[in-house]
Amino acid sequence: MLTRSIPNWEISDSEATPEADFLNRRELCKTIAAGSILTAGSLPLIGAGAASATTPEARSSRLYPAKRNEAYKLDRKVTSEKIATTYNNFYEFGSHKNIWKAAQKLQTRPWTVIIDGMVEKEQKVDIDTLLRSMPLEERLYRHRCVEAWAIAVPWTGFSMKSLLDYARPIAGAKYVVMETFNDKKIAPGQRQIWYPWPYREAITIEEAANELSMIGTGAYGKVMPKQNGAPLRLVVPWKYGFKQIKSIVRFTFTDKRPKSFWEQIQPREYGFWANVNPKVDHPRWSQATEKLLGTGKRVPTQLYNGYAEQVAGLYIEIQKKEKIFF
Ligand SMILES: Nc1nc2c(c(=O)[nH]1)N[C@H]1C(S)=C(S)[C@@H](COP(=O)(O)O)O[C@H]1N2
Ligand SMILES: [Mo]
Repeated sequence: MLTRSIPNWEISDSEATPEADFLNRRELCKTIAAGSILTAGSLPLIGAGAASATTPEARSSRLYPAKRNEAYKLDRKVTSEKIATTYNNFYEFGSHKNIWKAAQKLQTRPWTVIIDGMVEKEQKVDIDTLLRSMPLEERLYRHRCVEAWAIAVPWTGFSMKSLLDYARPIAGAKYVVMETFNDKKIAPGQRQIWYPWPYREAITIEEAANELSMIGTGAYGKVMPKQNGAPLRLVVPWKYGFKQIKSIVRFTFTDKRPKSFWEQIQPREYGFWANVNPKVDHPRWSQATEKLLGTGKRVPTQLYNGYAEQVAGLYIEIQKKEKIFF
């Protein structure tokens, strides 16, 4: 069970929030203040009888644990559930890591997913209908944040490929754009107008069709915790964490590359591709090594976060054509 004590693995704020460093100090302080007011409230603890057995949300919990796909092996230990569920980036709930309590305000039912743009037929689908039609499995994946911390998580979900089959994009569609919910009443971060809400991310259709691309619906053999992006989040483990958009409400297929959330804020620091690469430093820090949360260790960063075998082929042609590739 999670507790309210400050975990000893927590890293210093200055180290933990480089993605927010572009903001001036005053705005940042306001952000943190708003976050602490919320966390001081009496929001329910995770797992503390969250939903009664009759709700759709509780019924969906019967889908877990799903069978593990043993094809995906790790070179490190799985990060403890406590760390992965209490050290999070979810700017909708604050620009610091301790948002897990504030995120319990998120209501994941009813939850409607819109599939639109360049598809055979635009549709709106209820989350539980979608979950029922998708083959769920568990995979152990590394996760690497652009801030140079890393974890390893047992995600449950379905392949992005099965979502493509469901959505049926038409010829000419090149990108899948994903959007997070937008609700200032629930997410205090969204009252901060200097951010381009809602959070938006995109990958190419080829990337989405890659065997590694998943839509996460659970973690650690259970329903996805809200702070980790319930009920649907993107999992593309060879890319930096900021691509892995949480709490998705919309998939739009298009032939135009959109500007994603962080790219709009700071294009020189957060490019479209965002593939993990030890040789391409962030303008403000090195990406050569990463901190493995919970271990006190720093280890070398691996190209494509260790998934070169599966994804390097996607980028051979693109790298020749694009001057800026990061
Ligand atoms: N909607 C939304 N999705 C998001 C973010 C966010 O702030 N908002 N942060 C991203 C970043 S920077 C990271 S590292 C991962 C963190 O996922 P985790 O908290 O499950 O480890 O979520 C990504 N998805
Ligand atoms: Mo991140």
